[in-house]
Amino acid sequence: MKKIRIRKFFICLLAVLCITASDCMPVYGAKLPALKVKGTQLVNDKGKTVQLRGVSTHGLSWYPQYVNQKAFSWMKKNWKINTVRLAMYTSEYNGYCTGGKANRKMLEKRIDQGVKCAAKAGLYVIIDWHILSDGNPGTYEKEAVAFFKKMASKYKNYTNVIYEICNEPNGGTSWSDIRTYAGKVVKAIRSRDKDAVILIGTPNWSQDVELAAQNPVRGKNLMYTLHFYAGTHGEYLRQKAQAALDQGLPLFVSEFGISDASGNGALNKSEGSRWMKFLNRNKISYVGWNLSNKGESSALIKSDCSNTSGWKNKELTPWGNWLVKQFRQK
Ligand code: IDC
Repeated sequence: MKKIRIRKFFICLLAVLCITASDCMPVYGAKLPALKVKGTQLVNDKGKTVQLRGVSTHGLSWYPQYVNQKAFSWMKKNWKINTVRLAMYTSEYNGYCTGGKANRKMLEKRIDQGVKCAAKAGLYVIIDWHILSDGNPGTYEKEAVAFFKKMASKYKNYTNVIYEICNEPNGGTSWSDIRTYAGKVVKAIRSRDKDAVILIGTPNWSQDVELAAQNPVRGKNLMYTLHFYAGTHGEYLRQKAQAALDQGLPLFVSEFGISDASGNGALNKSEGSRWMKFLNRNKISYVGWNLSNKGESSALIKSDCSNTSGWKNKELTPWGNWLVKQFRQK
């Protein structure tokens, strides 16, 4: 009788310990410290400035084949990246809000796969709500709030997850519109995850950062996105960025290229180098567009290469080689 009671006691104790441990210990991403925002910089658990560098997938519905463990681990080891961005279009081509229920489920599965592959590879991962033709993030605000609540519940114990809540507001969407939207989505994320870093898009395809600097969203661990394509955007945009930094706005380049803004056309490497200097000098994190073999100059992989990991340099486009060189130089 006594023996059974003692056994019961230990089983209960074990169960309690297991539940407590699983609740507070991050299951994945444990190798990576959770990041915080301090001033204009991203910092690690020791308060040291961290500059994230990585690549963005193309749309998760368009080019899902690159979300795999081998690719992520390869890029970490060989390209020396520390971040991957999972671009999930909300509207275009089987977007989350336009492609139906089954498609939505599949996209969530791909994100899950991406988050787990990234954690295993030792990479930070950005879950990107990739608005584009939908222009104003308010178009699918209800969906965004529900989506981010779900993601934050799922990944609250992952130290490597970053949320990007609206890729590129455009079509005349004002900062005030974006700010109202951001307030709701940030609140939804914070109801599940108090600390994760959140990236907020800015007006005019994430370029008018000075408008956000005048009236930032309230809260901690928030950053604002600056996007550029060096074939189109040069010094004037760097000046806007500098002005925002001077006002104390933390910037994050969650997407860029050195082609023109269409994602195609000639590469402008000299302007690209000027941008790199600016980013490195200010320790701004950067993520290059896009990990696919689409026949466009902003794709990293040559269109005749169907490998989905382990790429040799000769299988990369001129942009791919240029970008990988930037990563390796660090
Ligand atoms: C482009 C893709 C292209 C795709 C198009 C969809 O490269 O293959 O057909 O989107 O509309 C952005 C966007 C990003 C664009 C990219 C290049 O965030 O989705 O990708 N770009 O145009 N902002 C500036 C440039």
